[in-house]
Amino acid sequence: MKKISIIGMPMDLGQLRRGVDMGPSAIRYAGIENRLQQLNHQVDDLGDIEIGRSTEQIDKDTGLRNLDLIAAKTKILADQVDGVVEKGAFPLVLGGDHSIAIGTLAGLLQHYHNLGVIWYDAHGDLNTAETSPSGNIHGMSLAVALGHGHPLLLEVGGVHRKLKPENVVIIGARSLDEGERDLIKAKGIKVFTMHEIDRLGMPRVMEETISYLQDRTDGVHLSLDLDGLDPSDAPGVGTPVMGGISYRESHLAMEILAESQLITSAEFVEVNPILDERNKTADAAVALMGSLFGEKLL
Ligand code: HAR
Ligand code: MN
Ligand code: MN
Ligand code: MN
Repeated sequence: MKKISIIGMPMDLGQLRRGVDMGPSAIRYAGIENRLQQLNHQVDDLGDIEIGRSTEQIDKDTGLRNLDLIAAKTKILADQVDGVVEKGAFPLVLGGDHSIAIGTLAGLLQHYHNLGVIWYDAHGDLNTAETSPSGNIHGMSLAVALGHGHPLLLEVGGVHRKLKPENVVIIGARSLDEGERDLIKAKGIKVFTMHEIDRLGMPRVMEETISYLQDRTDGVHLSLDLDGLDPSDAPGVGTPVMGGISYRESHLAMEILAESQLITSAEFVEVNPILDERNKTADAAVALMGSLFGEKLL
């Protein structure tokens, strides 16, 4: 039995497709609370962090979109995640676009000295203002956690401890910008691209991920971007990329993670119900969460 605290983060400011702010509602509608209760977990839904409305603001020095608001709102998320960890519960954050990870990770980094991160995503989210082709902050959140990015984002949560590059594993990458590739090489970040997933198969990818992280970390966060999955299985995302991880492979990945008992926090991001087909992507997210929290058929 785990104590799980759900935090909704309905923020869509990190990119241009509206609708991802409805992700937490779609995931709740797909039955997350009941699903976790069926597994005998104690679930506490803390509701949504209030984001409010605003017109887009572009930072004139850097081209970053909605910088001030994203910094302010992710700080609130960081504090909430901090509070959940403090009381010994498992933070389960529902996005929102992937810029929310700036807050989640800032909160976690207050507690874990050697936080591990599994970044399950088609993208690296390793851009900075200098390398970003878009100015969209959802493509920068992992870089920020590693200590690269705008000072306003680096200061979120007031944390000075940053994620260590050797504690990160990216799974599912198939769209990386040039600056992101450079950062991966410079920092030696472990990446299982689609090529490795095809070659090795998901069981071996997960086994290698687990053995790589388990000795060097004191907690492991799963940051799962639904666009890591193939768009045929998860069509409701803002930046779909062909040739992704299947629903079945993802299920298996979550089951192997559940067996490992390695994961201490998680977030599921980029579910956009407006772009979805009958809540298919939110349903997939909830099914994956079920597996992550121990669901088995027999
Ligand atoms: N790499 C591109 C950019 O920085 C696209 C990023 C898309 N990101 C996400 N998150 N959906 O993974 O703009
Ligand atoms: Mn604390
Ligand atoms: Mn992402
Ligand atoms: Mn992505």
